[in-house]
Amino acid sequence: MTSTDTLDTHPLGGPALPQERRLVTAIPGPRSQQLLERKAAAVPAGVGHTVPIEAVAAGGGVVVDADGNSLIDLGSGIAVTGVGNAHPAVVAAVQAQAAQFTHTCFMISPYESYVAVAEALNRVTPGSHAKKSALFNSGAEAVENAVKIARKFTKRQAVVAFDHGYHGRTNLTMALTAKAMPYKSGFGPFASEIYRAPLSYPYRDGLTGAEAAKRAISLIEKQVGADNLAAMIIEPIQGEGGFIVPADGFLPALVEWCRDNGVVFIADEVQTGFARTGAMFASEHFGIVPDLITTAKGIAGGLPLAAVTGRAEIMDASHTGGLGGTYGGNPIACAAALASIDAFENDGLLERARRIGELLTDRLRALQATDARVGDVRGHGAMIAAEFIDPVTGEPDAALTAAVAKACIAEGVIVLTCGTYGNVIRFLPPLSIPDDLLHEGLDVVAAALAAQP
Ligand code: PLZ
Repeated sequence: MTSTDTLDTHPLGGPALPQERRLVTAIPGPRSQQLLERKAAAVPAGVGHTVPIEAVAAGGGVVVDADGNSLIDLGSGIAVTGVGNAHPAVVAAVQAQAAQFTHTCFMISPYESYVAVAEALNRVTPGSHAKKSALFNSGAEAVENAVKIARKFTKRQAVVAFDHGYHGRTNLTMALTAKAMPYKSGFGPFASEIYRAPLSYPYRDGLTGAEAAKRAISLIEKQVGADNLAAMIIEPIQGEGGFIVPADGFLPALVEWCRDNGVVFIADEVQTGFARTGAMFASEHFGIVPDLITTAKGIAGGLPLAAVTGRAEIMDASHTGGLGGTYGGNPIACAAALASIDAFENDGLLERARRIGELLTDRLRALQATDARVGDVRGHGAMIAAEFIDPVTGEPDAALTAAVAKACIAEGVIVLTCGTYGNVIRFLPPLSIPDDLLHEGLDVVAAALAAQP
């Protein structure tokens, strides 16, 4: 890359990188290999990596590595760079704010951008009721605070989470997360007063939304008791758990039961939020209005920021000084969030996410029609997944899934897996990716699958 290239910006975000898949070495190439050796020596093994490269630039729909390879990005750094990597407006906002001031601590000397982000979140989240927002650094921290707020408001302690749920890696959020490996194993003891209810997983349970809700509610009433329950937390579409879209009616029935029983309903939209699913928030697909909503990832174009937004009376339950943190709502992250939210609202990104969803779904359904190992194709917008199975037994096929994902990465296409059974490939491209790269990426996935015995 020449120095002038780095000054230009691509209209879809990022430096002016050719929007192409380009392999000039094997993956990893020699320079990437060197970094991975340093990583192995300097960084603990617990911090893994999916794509064995040294990333040096990203934008539009590609990630470029130190060896000059250009990989198609179908992961967005786990659903973060929705507006595109290094989106020009985000870069400008970050540079301007960094030159002005980098930190005062909002709890010490407040500044405008934090308040403006809170106002924007109160406006764009579902429901027209009075809302307030508090800002944090990570999705897990937002979830922790949503639980704190719900407990303080209800003066109750129990929290219900769901099968296949993912909420983070801190102590409380590990307890809320369902899957032991790799998230929890050996890291206990976990926080108390956390209970787990069965989800609606239409492909595997065959239940209607009403039946699945009845099953969950009956278990909660018997094993926890509504009077003890502060909050119910659920991802409207499970992310790490396998992009599970619940059956129609499941979420509305849970929300109604929470209303009737004074339980705070928390939608964890850390992965689904900010245009990802073709709606600003996935709750909209199901017609629900959560009491509290947790956000992070897509909110700030790659800068670390997270939020809890919710009913003003619930958000105000905490005593002054009860909520906060040194960096929560950092001014550079807030500047990036304001630029990102503007892009989501004004750059046609909701429409773009829907179009990406149609393209991905069409391509994956065509694959499913010719290969019985593709058991299910599901999702909304730019959050689509394929679940791989043994066609004879219907059992999850994690080995096939891992082999396909590995082959895609070797061919220069970044895909991520997920799912309780490790048998789901998820597609989460940046909304700035051009259609031809999506098609090429899907061609590589189809060839990788065909090559597996
Ligand atoms: N809630 C719904 O998806 C983060 C996890 C990646 P943090 N998901 C990616 C990994 O393996 O660590 C996530 C989420 C939902 C909460 C979180 C946690 O967000 O910003 O990673 O803390």
